[in-house]
Amino acid sequence: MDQLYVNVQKPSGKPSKRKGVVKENIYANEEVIHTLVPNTTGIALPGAGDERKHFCRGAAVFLGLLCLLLLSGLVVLVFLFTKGNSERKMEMALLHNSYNNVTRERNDLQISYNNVTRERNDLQISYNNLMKELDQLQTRYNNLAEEQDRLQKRFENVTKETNDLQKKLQDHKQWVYFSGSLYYISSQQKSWQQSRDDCLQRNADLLIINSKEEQDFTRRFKRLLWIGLTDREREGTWKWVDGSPLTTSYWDSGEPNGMSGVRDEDCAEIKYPEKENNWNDECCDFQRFWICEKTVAL
Ligand code: 2F8
Ligand code: CA
Repeated sequence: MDQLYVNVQKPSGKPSKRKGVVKENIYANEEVIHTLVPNTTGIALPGAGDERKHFCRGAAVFLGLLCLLLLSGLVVLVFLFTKGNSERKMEMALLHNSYNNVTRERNDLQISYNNVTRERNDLQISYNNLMKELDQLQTRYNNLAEEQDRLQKRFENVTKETNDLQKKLQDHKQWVYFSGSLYYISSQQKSWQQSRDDCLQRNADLLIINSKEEQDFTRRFKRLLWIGLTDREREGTWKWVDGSPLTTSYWDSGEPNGMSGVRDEDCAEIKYPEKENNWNDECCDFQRFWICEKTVAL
């Protein structure tokens, strides 16, 4: 602004008072000015000074605004860059952490998978071993079952043999040896025929008395006993069970009487053990003990 006053006396005093003076001075120096600054470009045409000032001022404002805008944009860009960089770093850190976590979990899962696989293999081996053992036990069980059946049959056979031997032993205890023969005294009572059948089953027969010693021997049992003497085939004709005729007899007095007219008495018994002669003829259906005899082969 000062240049406007080159070679022009600077106004003094208050502007309000020098207004007319300034206007006068400007026009007074007009020629001088034109002389000092030739009008060669057209910019300094008369009246273009204000426009130029306005233009410069606008350009300055524009440039200022532009600079301000650029500066703001730069600040925003720096801010955004800084912020983005920070977020990126944060995201990277989070991703890195996530990656580490996932990696760790993957490793843990791998270890778990390996452990489970190993356990599965161990279980498979155990299962196979158990199946083998099961087969062996099944075979063993089958063998034992067969052995059990065999032993059960053997046990039954042995039991039967034992019972038979027990019975034979018991029977044997009931046999008494005397003078070349074995004598069996029954412990129950039966008819004459049933008694004889029992003797026959024991490979013996009802007693045949061949001597006085044998007759006296029978008295020691002190029981009523059927003996092997009968006249069933022919009344009054007494025969021993081996078919031999009665030669020496030991009838009680009055016997055999046949209870004539009352009942048939066709079978002989030892009735009075206390007597030497102790036979009686009796009804064959009566229940009596009996005595069997079998000779001993020497
Ligand atoms: O039970 C028949 C039986 O009866 C009598 O004896 C108790 C007879 N004795 C006499 O008559 C002496 C038996 O001869 C007869 O057999
Ligand atoms: Ca009689």
